[in-house]
Amino acid sequence: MIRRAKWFAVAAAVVACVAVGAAQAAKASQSKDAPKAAAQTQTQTQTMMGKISDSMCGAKHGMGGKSDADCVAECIKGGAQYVFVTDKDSKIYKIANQKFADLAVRAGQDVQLTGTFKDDTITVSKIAMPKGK
Ligand SMILES: [Cu+2]
Repeated sequence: MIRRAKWFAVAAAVVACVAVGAAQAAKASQSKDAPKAAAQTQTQTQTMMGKISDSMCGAKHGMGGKSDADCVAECIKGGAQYVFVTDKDSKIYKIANQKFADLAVRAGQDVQLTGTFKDDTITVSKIAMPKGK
């Protein structure tokens, strides 16, 4: 009888252990899926320092003897799109709302741009001049 009780206790311990393990595994797979789902729909409003440029030139303007602003204007006329080049790492973002009025006004200039960033595209909500300039 004593021996049987001992066996039962061991069996119960094993069952309990498996149950806890399964619960932990379920929790782990849940928390693994959660950030992935969030990343897929992630849009973030951010403000960044950078330059309004165009998709033809990107970070460097190729038209000699012209100001950056004129170069962007020429490129846009030639069918290019406005882009945003960050100061921090010269990353080039596409701009979703090409008709945003300040894009033409601030072309070629250093600006403080606020918008919704999604992957490599920004929907611009505000273009301000950087402080101290
Ligand atoms: Cu250009």
